[in-house]
Amino acid sequence: MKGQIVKIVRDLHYVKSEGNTYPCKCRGKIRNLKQIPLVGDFCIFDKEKQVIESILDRKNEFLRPPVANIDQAIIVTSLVEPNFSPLLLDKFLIIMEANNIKPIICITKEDIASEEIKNEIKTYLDYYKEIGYKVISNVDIDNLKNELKGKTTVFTGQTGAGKSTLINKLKPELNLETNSISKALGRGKHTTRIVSMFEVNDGEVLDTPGFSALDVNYLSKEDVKKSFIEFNEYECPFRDCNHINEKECTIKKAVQNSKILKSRYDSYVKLMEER
Ligand SMILES: Nc1nc2c(ncn2[C@@H]2O[C@H](COP(=O)(O)OP(=O)(O)O)[C@@H](O)[C@H]2O)c(=O)[nH]1
Ligand SMILES: [Mg+2]
Ligand SMILES: [Zn+2]
Repeated sequence: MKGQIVKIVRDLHYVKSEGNTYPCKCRGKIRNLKQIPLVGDFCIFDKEKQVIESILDRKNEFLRPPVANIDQAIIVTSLVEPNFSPLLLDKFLIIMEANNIKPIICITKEDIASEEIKNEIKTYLDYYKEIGYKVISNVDIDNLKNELKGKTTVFTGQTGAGKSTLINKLKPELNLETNSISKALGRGKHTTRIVSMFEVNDGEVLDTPGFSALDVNYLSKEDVKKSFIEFNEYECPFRDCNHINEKECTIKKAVQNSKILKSRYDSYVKLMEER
């Protein structure tokens, strides 16, 4: 029968099907095909023998963290502790865009940010809204719950931004471990690397130890270009323009006229120059 892998611990793959979860091993065949099963994989398995027969085609996949078939990502972004970084947010956004995963920005720690910082960051957030991204505060739980319905959602963002805290708010019985900043940075702290999937409000949710920001390395120039979604609204007179060197480039003009946020363009240039 068909099921979905919701947790992997060593060679045990927990397959969920029709409300039950079965700890399964993998058929040798799968290993021979060098298919590495991921959390989120749909599979055909034998309920009695508790073995996975085959892995079904994936919609998308990530290797760090190892997950598959993601619909959307909630990018958990703190205003302070750790501080808001437009470049980091842009990196998370383009990783999702390049993989056809819908990103939603979730803001945390408004309660401990000064008015000054909040005002400064509002300029950025207004821009992200303007170009089409949803920006939701972590106190707006009902709104967030609505977004999760019927979808598989991965929670991502910097360590300490408040991912686990937020998932706990959405489903208190999960009681996920959260870290104080000092603890998270301290030595000897055992943080689990296991990725698991939980059912939250008729959807599936994945808590992750955080996507590494370095994961943008595998994106090509083309990926980066098409992932700055608002740039696609402009037509450049130059064929294959990279929007960096051409003087009369429409994108560069839009930056000068404050139609495109300067920090977005800076992120773009930095990412283009890195590859
Ligand atoms: N003041 C405040 N603290 C928060 C908020 N969200 C998370 N925290 C705290 O930030 C720390 C890190 O949170 P955690 O959920 O472990 O972050 P994760 O690494 O992204 O999973 C914990 O001490 C939380 O209590 C928030 O909105 N406001
Ligand atoms: Mg966490
Ligand atoms: Zn251009």
